[in-house]
Amino acid sequence: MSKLFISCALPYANGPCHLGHLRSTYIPADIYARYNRMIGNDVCMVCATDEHGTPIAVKADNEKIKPIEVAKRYHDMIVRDINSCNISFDNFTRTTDKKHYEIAQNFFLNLYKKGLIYKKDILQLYCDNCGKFLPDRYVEGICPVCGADARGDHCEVCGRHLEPTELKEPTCLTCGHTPVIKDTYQYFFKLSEFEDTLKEYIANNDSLPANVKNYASNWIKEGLNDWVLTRDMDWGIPVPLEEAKGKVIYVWGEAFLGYISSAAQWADKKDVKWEDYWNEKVIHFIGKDIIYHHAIFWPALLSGYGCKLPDTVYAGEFLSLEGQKMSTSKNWVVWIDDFVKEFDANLLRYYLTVNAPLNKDTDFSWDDFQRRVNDGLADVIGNFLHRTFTFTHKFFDGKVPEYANPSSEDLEFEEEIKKLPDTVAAYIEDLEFRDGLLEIFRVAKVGNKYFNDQEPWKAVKEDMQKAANCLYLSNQLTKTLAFCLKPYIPTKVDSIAKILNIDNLDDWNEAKVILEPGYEINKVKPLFKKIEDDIIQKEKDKLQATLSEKEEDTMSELISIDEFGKVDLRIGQIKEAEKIEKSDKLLKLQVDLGEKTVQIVAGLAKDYEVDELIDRKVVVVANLKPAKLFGTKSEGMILATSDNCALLAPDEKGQVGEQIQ
Ligand code: B3M
Ligand code: ZN
Repeated sequence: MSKLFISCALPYANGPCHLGHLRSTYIPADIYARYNRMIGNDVCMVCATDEHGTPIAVKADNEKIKPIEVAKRYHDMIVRDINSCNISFDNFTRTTDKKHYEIAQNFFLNLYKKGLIYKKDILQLYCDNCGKFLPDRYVEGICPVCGADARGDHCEVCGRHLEPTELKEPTCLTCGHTPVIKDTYQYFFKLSEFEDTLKEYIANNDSLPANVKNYASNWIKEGLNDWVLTRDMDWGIPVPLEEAKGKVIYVWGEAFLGYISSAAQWADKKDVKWEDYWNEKVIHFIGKDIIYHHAIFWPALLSGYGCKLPDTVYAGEFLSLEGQKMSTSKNWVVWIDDFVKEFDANLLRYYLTVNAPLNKDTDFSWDDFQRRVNDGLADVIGNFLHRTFTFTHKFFDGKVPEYANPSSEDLEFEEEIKKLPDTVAAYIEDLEFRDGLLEIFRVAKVGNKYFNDQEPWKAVKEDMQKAANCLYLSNQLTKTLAFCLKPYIPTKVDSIAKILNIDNLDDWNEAKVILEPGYEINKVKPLFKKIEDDIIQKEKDKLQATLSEKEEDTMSELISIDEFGKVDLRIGQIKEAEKIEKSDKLLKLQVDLGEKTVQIVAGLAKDYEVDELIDRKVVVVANLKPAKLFGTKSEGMILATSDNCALLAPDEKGQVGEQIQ
C-alpha cells in the first residue's frame, strides 16, 4: 500500500463553481483518487478556498461589507457545488483558517531567515485621496506595450505581466483619482537563484506532462527575476516581521501552502503525518492558466524551504461553452448549481471526461452533451445492463446460469471481460482518464454485439447451453463494468451494484472475482434515461437569454434629454499647444472659450503636429471636473473620434464660446 498526496488548485472564493473548474481539476483528481483508494492506496486528497487577494477585497469594497463575508459566502457555495458532484476530498479548508496562517507565516519566516526573502526599496503607486498604496488590481490604466485598457498587474489584450507603475494614465479603482508614485519597500523572493534547480526539475522529471514541460521551459529560457512577495493591503496574511507593519504576504505567496495546511488539518484529526504522504508521492491537479505558478514559483519556494518537489503537476486545458470563451462577468457560463438541479451530476462527470483528453482545449455544447449521454451511456452501457438483467430474470429465474462447453465466441468475449480491469487501471495510472473510459465503452459495445450474435431469445428454445453461456458471461461483464466505472460515475454505479447484490464497489480486485452460477440478482430498474430534446432546448434558451439580457442592458443605458443637457459643450479655439514630457500621447493645450481660457490635456500627440492645432476651432466639454494627467491640470475635454482621433469641428458660422445644444 502506498501513500498518495493529491491536491486540486484552490478556487478563489469570489464566485461559485462552473463547468471549467470541474473539467480541468476536480473531476480528473477525483477519478484518480477514487481509483487509488480502490486499489488499496492510502490517499490524502485536499483542497481549500483561496480567500485572500485583491479581487475579493475589491468585491467587498463594492458591496460595503468585509472581505471575510464575501469569502464565507462563496466558500459555502463552492463546498455545496463540490459535494453535489461527489468530489471525494478528504479535507476542504479555507486559507483564512488559523492553521493556514500559522503554516504560511512559518514558511515565510523560514525563507526570510535563510536570506531567500529580502527587503528592497521600490516605487509604487499611491492614492492621496484614499490614503493607500494601490497594489495590482486596485489600479487601472493603459498598457504601455499595446495601448489597450489594462489592469494593474496584467494586460488582457497583449497578455503581458505589468507592474502598476508601468501603466499609462493610471487611475485608482476605488475613487477614480490619479495616483502618484511614492517610495516604499516590499519583500522579494530570490527566484533568480533557483534557475538551475528548476531547469533540472523540469527537464529530468518524466512524470511532468508535455504541456507543463513546454510552458515552463520556455519561461525559464527568458530568465527569472526575483519575485515581489508582499503587498500593502489590510486583507491578507500579515508579514510575520515586527518591522513590516501594514504589509501582507502576496496571495500567490501563501495560497500554495493551502495544500499543506489542508493536509495538516486532516492529518491532525486522523493522528497521522501529512509529510508521510507528501514524501511518497505528490500530484497537483491544476488548470493550464496557472502552470507558471506551479512549475516555477511553487517548486522554487519548496526548494528554498528544503521540501521534496511535487512529482506531477497535471494541467487541464481550457473549456469553452457553445464555441465561445466562458465568461463569468457576461454570464456565459453553466453554473454547477444550475446543472445539478436539472441533471444527474454523474452525467457531467461522464461527459466532461469523454469529451476530449485533458491536455486538449475543448467545448461544452448542449447538443453534444445530449448526444454523448444518449448514444453512449444510455445506448451502450444502459442497454447492455438492461438486456442482461431482464433476460436473467425472464429465463433464468434471476440467477446467474451455468457456464459449460464455451464456443470460440464465448472464449473471446470472456477474454475481453477479464482484461478490462487491468487495461482501465493502466490508463488511469497514466492519467489517461478518457482512454480508460473509452476502453470501458469499447468492451460494452463488444458485449452488445456478442449478445446480438448469440440471440439468447432464440437460443432458449433451441440450444439452452448457448443461452446460458451468453447470460453467464454478460452478467460477469455487468459486474466488471460496475467496478471499472466506479471512479468515473460513482453514485450511478451504486445502483448497478444494488441490482447485482453487491454491498460496495470499494475494492478494485473484486472486479475480477466471478459471479458463481446460481448467484442471485435483484429486480432491474431503469438505469440510464435518454435526455429529451425539449430539455436540451430549455438549456440552450437559457443561455440565449443571457445574451439578450446583455442587449437589453445596453438599451437601458440610453439617457434622457435632461441628462444630455448637463453636458456643457462649447466651441473653443486652441491658442497654445505643447508636448507633455514623458508622454508620447498627451499634449497640453490652452483653449479659448470666449469668457475664459482653460488648460486641457488631450491625447492628440500621435495624430496631430503641435503647429497644425494652433487657432483650430474644436468642440469642448467645458464643465468637466478638473483632473490631473501626468501631473498636469486638465479643465475640460476636446471631442475627437475614438479610433482615428479625428477632431470634431464646427461649421464656419460657429463662434468661439458659443454653446452647442
Ligand atoms: N486561486 C487561481 C485559480 O483558481 C488560484 C489557484 C491557487 S492554487 C495554489 O486559478
Ligand atoms: Zn483612490
